[in-house]
Amino acid sequence: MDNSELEKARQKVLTLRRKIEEHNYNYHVLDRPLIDDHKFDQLMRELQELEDSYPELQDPDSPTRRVGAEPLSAFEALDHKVPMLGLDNAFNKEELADFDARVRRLTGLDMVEYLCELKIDGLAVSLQYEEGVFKRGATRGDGYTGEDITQNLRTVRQIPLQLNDPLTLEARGEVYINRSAFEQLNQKREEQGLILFANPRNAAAGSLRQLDPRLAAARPLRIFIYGLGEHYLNITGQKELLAYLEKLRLPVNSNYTVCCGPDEVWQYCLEWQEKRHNLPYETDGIVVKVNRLDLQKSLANTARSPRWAIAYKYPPEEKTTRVLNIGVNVGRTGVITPVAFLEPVSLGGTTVQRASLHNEDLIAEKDIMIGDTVVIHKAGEIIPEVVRAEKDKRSGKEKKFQMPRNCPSCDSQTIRLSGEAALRCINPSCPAQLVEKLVHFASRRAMDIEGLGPAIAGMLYFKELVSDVGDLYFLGVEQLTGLDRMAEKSASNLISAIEHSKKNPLRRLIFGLGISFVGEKAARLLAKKFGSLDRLQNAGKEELTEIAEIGPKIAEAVVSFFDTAETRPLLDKLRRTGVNLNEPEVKTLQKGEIDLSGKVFVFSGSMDKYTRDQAAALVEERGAQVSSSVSKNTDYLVAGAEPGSKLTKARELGVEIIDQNRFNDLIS
Ligand code: 0OX
Repeated sequence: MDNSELEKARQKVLTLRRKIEEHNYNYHVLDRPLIDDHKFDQLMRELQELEDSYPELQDPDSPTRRVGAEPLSAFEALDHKVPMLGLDNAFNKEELADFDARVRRLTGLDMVEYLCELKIDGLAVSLQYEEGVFKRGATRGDGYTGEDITQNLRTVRQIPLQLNDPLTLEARGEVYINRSAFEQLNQKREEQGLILFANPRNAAAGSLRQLDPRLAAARPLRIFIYGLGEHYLNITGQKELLAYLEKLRLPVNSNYTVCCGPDEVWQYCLEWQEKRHNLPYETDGIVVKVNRLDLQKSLANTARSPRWAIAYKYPPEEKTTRVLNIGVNVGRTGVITPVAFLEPVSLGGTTVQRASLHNEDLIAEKDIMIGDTVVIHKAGEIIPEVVRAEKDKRSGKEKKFQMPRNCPSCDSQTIRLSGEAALRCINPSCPAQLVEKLVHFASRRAMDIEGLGPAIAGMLYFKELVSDVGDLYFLGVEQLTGLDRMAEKSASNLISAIEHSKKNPLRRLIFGLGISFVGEKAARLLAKKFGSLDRLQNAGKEELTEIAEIGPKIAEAVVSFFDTAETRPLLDKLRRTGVNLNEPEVKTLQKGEIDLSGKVFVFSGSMDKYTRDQAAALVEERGAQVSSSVSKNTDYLVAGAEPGSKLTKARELGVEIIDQNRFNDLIS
């Protein structure tokens, strides 16, 4: 090849990379794009084509490499040269004043200047730049060693791959995800029947620790940089530091201020208490830092946190809103649950528009009326609940809510069984119940059919493709393709998930059938005692109650389920399509064998010795359960080769992760 041709291409490539970085900065950091997406794509394509034609010009730091790197096999450890410490917390004005008093005592000063920043509710990361080039990035980990998540951080478009000054430094900041992006992400996950992220911070954390950077790239991660680890800069204050970071084109949050003394700090905290809800991202407090860096240095750190900084944390959120209406939801067992439709309010990172009121007794107890002003909060971070009605705000126009006499889905009469708080629709062909039954049957702990969430279940039912769970096994790809939001790939994924579910042990099927009062535990006991669906079907009440934990109520529900006219054709369908109707026998433990009963295993990645099904059978015959996704109930994640996102989730939830050797030990 002609040398001058290569040289010309090199110059062009360098110009394009600079241009693209510039546009990335304008778009992702300043939120001020100078060109439209199409033009940007053209520049990227031009660069990609040149890099394809001249492989010698390829560079791992090129903007073309932000997406699509190969999946990481596991995260390596990365040591922090300067420890990444956490922050001490203050929960009120007094604790902030105590912090100030200690700083004054230790520095001998009468008045200390503090730099107050918003506390972004994300995930702390460190970014190492060498001579201006982004080389490595890590999570905080234990503060001394983090996980090398360079590949994923490279997909965060606000992170410049190249600084506009060839400096060697370690920038520190918080990766987060905007509220709206979080809501969209969860909406998509709900449609796909996946577990929802509890809040934007979890979504960001889960995304950053994806093993496949292509998945991380698809998540709208953002970052704010607030400090430096190791560096050789001559800077005197935190305020100058932030201005300098901004000059380097690192994304810095512009909401910060210098406060003289604790009263001004407290004013700043109050100023943001409400204002913070208007930001597109979540903040959970104000970080107060001694402004002078020489004082920071002399104050130094305790083992856990710096003495020169503290986080004021806002109290947990409660919001006031109005009950616009109260409606009801029909569950899979026909239970009719009242739901409050609320004037939308943002609470804990999501817009809340409804809250379950559980049952009519609870409505009476809390005296909640349509039109009431109510205080809501989030139970367990995710489920909105009405705390109380503000009765002094009533105008007299509020209306009492009456539970419906007829089911809103099928119009049959509703009844309240004696001793129960719930009102029920007892029509077995009620459409709302049937859709909910499909969703329950497909849920993770039942038959675990990924992709069959409420939206798809509703569509299958109302398009008359499925009228009970047995019909699922007669579906074909061609019937699903073309349905709303069903591309061929999703259709064939759903069909394989359905097919795969045929192999589940009987206990999952029993639980999935949604027999009243039969939860996971009862299902397991029934499967173990009777071993096959045929034997369970023929069991009488006495035989059922021979199981210690099965009382007359469950026994009655089981007998009545098998006596119901709709059950027989349903079981016939399951039999005809080859759904497993037997429980694998639990082996009697031999000496030295480990009892795995009740343990929940998740497998991820390929194993050398077994297929996934063989491994599942091995733990099931020792009494354990297998699940396709990681949750807080998982006991072991077995990580084979290329374990994928389940490993990340397991780490996040603190689930025990075992490798193939440890797995072999467990089952040998
Ligand atoms: C944030 C945030 C977190 C100072 C010493 C340890 C951490 N979440 O927004 N941390 C810090 O700073 C330090 N600043 C912040 N703004």
